[in-house]
Amino acid sequence: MQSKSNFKNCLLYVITDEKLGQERSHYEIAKLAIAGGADIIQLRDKSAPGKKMYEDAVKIRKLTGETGTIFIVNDRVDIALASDADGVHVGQNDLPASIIRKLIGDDKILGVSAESVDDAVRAKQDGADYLGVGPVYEARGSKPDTSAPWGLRLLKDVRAAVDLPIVAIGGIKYENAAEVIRAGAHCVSVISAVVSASDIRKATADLRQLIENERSRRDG
Ligand code: TZP
Ligand code: MG
Repeated sequence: MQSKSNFKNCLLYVITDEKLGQERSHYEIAKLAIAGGADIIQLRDKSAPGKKMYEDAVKIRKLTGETGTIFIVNDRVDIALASDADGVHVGQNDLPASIIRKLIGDDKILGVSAESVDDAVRAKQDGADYLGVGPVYEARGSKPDTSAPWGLRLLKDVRAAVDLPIVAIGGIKYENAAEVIRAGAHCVSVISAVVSASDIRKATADLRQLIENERSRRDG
């Protein structure tokens, strides 16, 4: 299992999506993204029955265990626990983060989505280990119920207010990832920029290299 302390070194966080994945399964997406250097894989599926999601989680857990990649499950704390994932990610409309923390214990990673400084402050109080901050850019193609974009301002404001790793999300791609890092994100999270690419491995590797360069330029 990956420890929380590895989290702050992470650069690229890839979220799987079979609907956007051009016929590729969660497992295939994860495997190609890991081959390209993804630091974190999140299994996200809003419509799969529990049995399928559990089976996907077990396969991805085995793979990420072998490669030393952090594995997070979206929403489903039961599936995260049953597959021994490294953590869970929840949004503002899911089970409260404070309850998730009680269910998963202190050792597992808890990620919480924040669309405002208030969300971010509360997430920290509730025991979050990192914040998913966004949508930075337009992301309703991948998440129809998400908000209109908040822009780079939200990243800057959350960075100034809350001392937790920031994973920027929403419409991030090769062309805009550098400015996201410059605005204060520690890590970049993507669905379509990687999952919908014809060459997932290359899209991951190129994006990760750009983020690494920009992080070194910023942090020295
Ligand atoms: N949460 C906020 S925006 C978003 C999620 C899951 C979708 C991100 O997808 P993409 O394709 O990287 O914009
Ligand atoms: Mg959720």
